[in-house]
Amino acid sequence: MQRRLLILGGTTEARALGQALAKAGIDGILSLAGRVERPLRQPLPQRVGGFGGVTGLRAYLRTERITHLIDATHPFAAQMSRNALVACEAESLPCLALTRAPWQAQPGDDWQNVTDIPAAVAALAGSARRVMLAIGRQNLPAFAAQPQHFYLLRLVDPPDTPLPLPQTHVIVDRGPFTPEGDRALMQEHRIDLIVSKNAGGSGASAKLTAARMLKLPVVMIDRPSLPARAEVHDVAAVMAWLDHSGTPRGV
Ligand code: 3Y8
Ligand code: NAP
Repeated sequence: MQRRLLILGGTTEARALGQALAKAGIDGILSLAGRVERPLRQPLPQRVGGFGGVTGLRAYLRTERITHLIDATHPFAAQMSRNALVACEAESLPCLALTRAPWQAQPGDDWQNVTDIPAAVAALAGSARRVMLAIGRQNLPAFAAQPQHFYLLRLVDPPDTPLPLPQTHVIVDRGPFTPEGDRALMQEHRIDLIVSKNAGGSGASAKLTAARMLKLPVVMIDRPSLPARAEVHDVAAVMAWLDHSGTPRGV
C-alpha cells in the first residue's frame, strides 16, 4: 500500500525532512499551525491551521488515509505533540518524533537553567537590566511582571497589538540567525542578559554563541516534559524508520 505521511512541522528539521521525502518520491503533507503571516514555502504540499484537538486530528488521519505521522514540531509545541501521541495510539498509526537534543552549556557559558516561563520571569526580579528576550511573541505577557527592564524583542511578524512591556525595541526577523548578526545586535543594544528557550537545533543557537563571545549570562528555559515516545534526531533515522516501520494500514 502507498505510504502517505503527515509531518507536523514548523522547524528547520521538518523542512529538511520534507525535502528528503519529496526527493524520494514519498507522498507527504506538511502541517503548520498558522502562527505567522507568511510561512516559508515548504517542499511538500502543506496544510495550515489547527486540526480541532485530538478528535479533529484523528478524523484528519482517517479522511486523508495517513499511514505514518512524523512529529517534527518545536520542542515547546508540547500540546501538539501530546495530541499527536494520543491520536496515533487511538488510530494504531506508526508515529515518530523528529526532534533535536537540548543544548548543553559549553565551557565559558554562564547559564541559569530554569524549568519554565514563570521561573524565567522570576529569575528577572531585581534591578533594571537590558534583556534580549528571544522567545518569540506567545509568551511575552508573562514578562509584564518585570517591567523594569529594557527588552530587545525579535518577532517573526510586526506586532499587531500593543506589546505588554513598557520598554522595548522590536526586531522583525525570522531565523535561522548568525552568531555575528546576534553579537552585533547585542552590542548595538547594550544587552547584558539573554533569555532563551532550550529549542536545540541550529536555527536559534546563534544567540548562545554570541552570548559566549560577549561573556553574557543566559537564562535558559527547559523544554516542557512530554510522555515517553519514539524519537530520532536526524532525517536519515526517519527514512530508515519508514523502511522498517509497521505495515501501513489497510493491508
Ligand atoms: C510558524 C514557519 C524552517 C523553520 C525555521 C527552528 C528554527 C528558524 C529560530 C530567536 C528565536 C522562536 C520562534 C524560532 C526559530 C526556526 C524555524 C524557528 C525562535 C517559523 C514558522 C512558524 C514559526 C512560529 C514561531 C512561534 C515562536 C517561534 C520565533 C516559517 C518562522 C522564538 C522559538 O509570532 C508568533 O506567534 C510566533 C510563534 C511559535 C515562539 C513563540 O512562542 O512566539 N516560532 N516560526 C509555524 C506554524 O505556523 O506552525 O515561516 O518557516 C519557523 C522557525 N522558527 O522552515 O526553516 O527550527 O526552531 N521560532 C524559540 O526557539 O525560542 C526564534 O529569535 O532567537
Ligand atoms: P502548541 O502550543 O503545542 O499547539 C497548540 C495548538 O496549535 C495545537 O493543539 C494545534 O491545534 C495547533 N498546532 C500546533 N502545531 C501545529 C501544526 N504543526 N499543525 C497544525 N496545528 C498545529 O503549538 P505552538 O507551540 O504554538 O507551535 C505552533 C507551531 O509553531 C508548530 O508548528 C511549532 O513547530 C512551531 N514552532 C513553535 C515554537 C515554539 O517556541 N513554541 C518554535 C518554533 C516553531 P488543534 O488542537 O486545533 O489541532
